[in-house]
Amino acid sequence: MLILLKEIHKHLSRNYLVTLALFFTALAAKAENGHELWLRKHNVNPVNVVCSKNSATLNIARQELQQGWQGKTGATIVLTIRSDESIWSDGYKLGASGIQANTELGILYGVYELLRRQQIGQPINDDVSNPSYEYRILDHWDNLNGTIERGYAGNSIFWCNGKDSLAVTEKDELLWREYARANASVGINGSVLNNVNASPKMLTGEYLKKVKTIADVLRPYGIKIYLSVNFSSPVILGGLKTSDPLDTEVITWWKTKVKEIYSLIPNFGGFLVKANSEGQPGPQDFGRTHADGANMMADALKPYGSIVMWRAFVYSPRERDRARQAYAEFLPLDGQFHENVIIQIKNGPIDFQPREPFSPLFGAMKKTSVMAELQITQEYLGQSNQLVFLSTMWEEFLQSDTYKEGAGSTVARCTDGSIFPQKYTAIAGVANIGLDTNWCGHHFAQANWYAFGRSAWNNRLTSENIADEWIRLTFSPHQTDQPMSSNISDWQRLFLFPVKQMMLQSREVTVNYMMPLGLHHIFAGDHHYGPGPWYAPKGLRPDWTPPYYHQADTNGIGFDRTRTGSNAVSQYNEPLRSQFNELETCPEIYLLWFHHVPWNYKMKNGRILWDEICYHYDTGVQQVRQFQKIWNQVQPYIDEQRFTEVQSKLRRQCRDAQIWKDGCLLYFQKFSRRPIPLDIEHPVYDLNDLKKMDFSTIKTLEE
Ligand code: GCV
Repeated sequence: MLILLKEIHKHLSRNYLVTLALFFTALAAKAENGHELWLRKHNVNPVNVVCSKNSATLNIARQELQQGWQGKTGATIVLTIRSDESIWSDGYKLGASGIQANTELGILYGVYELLRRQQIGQPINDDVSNPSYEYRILDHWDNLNGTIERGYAGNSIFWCNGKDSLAVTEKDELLWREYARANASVGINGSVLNNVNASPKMLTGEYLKKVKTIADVLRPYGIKIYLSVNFSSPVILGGLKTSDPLDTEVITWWKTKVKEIYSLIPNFGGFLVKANSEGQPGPQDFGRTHADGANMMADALKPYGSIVMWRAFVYSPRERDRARQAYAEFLPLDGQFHENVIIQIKNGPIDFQPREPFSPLFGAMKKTSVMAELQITQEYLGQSNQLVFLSTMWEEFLQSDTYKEGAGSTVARCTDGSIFPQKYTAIAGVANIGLDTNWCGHHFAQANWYAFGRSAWNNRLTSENIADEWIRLTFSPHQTDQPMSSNISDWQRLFLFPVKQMMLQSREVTVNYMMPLGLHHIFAGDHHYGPGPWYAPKGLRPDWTPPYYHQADTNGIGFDRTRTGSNAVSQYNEPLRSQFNELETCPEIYLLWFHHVPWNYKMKNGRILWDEICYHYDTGVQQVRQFQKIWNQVQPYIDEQRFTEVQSKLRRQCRDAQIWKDGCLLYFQKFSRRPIPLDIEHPVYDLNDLKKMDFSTIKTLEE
């Protein structure tokens, strides 16, 4: 990969003169702050839109066409709502002269696709496009005081603190409309408005009134509202003696609450629940099961046709291996959940790590609807300081073969209804959106929001496709920035190509400098930013400390999940179970996830494990430095504001990658007792200094 990066760099240098010539043009390029996302304004041609119906959604569709048309001047586009067997749900058919769909929302999605294709220069040939998942949802971990758990782009766009916290201004509504439009443009059709660590206050009358206002703004764009609920709400809000899901008063309390919600929000989508996990209350507090709790809520929602998303993110400090727990707790309940319950499972068995094998629960539950939960916000992948395009990670996950019904039983097919006849199909992503002008903190983090929506609509799209689209939409020169547009092929060669390669490699690069070869959860502190393989404060539960996960000692490193270890391998289907179990056949990307491996173990390339670890960390650092060079060379093709902001983030990423490498190598070296190979750069930081740093604050590092 490093060689490829060097090629890009060389390629760019050869074109230095062209680059220089364009430099002055770029200076004149319009400043952009990123707020318009991938929906930037551009020159448009007049178009004649024919649609026999009017509605809020269709009016948006019409307006989008008129404000974004780049096709033939004066063309006529017909929008037709007529059912067609080849189209399902909110899918659509695109043709040269119009869009056909079963639903108004299908028309709107078709309009966004048509405009996207015009903008990126893709043909339109009588294509039908149907969504892979019926529910494509953003989970906001927004607290009612305006802070966001694991949010790195400012405060909540929905909630705030202070005496006017429930007031809604025109500015709020405008922002929510922009948010809804961005979501609809990539096919997202649901938003959970509050943190899964849910405040019971969410269900009070005053908060529900605000939820109604948000729902009204989002509705024309096809975005349904969902709420995270606290399982103890009947006691805390309703004054009941218990929240036992089998208690009749509790059942009535939820039914009445649901009725109240529907009187305000007729298209309310349902609940998301984190129960008996990380201190949240749940049915087990009353000796009941997850199924008892989920079914009670599902029954309250059923008359309205809505759903409960019940999370499988559970683990207790007493278990020997956290990676085994969701499967161990949920699989025995398969078949017990009511039809409108969907079990929401994180992509990996632990917690959104830079690399995890897929959770074995995918493909295991045959009689229950299951959905994947991805994390768009980069809690464990550099937050909003680092350029990491997550689409490649999600692609790896969705295309992982579970072998449940033989080869080809990918996670994508196990969740989208192709293999199991699940009543509901869904996918969720934890949002990375906040009040920052560019919404996501890092300009490139917008690509992850975009990629989530696009993959939720079509789980077979490749990351390369998605990155290509996103770069063209987000950065292509404005037609007004002459002579940039006359140099479009230069732009493709000198901007699109290198930036796309950088994005596509970025997740692997991050794995290299953070946690190569299957290492996981070796972060410092609770903020999950910098390295902390040493982090183990006295009294903290072991599964919240990195030594629990890396298990480094003088013999070797890695978590033994083989048959003779925790036996987590047994949760996978054959041939994976045996493949993961054997040191020789375990893919090296998961080596230290499944095995405790001696430091002198011979890797496939002939190096010993310790050396291989050193090379991975070093390669990661060098790769980020290449990113910096690549970005500096694309300056002529981008406005100054976005260029400078990304440049400064890359500077920080370079430094933090170095900290990761130095911290991890110096710490693990205490166990390996081996030298760092002489042909790689040796650490520049001191381990004792790194141990004292608080990586979550820029200040400590830059001062
Ligand atoms: C919302 C991880 C995160 C928590 C998060 C939790 C979850 O543990 O660090 O912030 O809580 O996952 O997904 O519930």
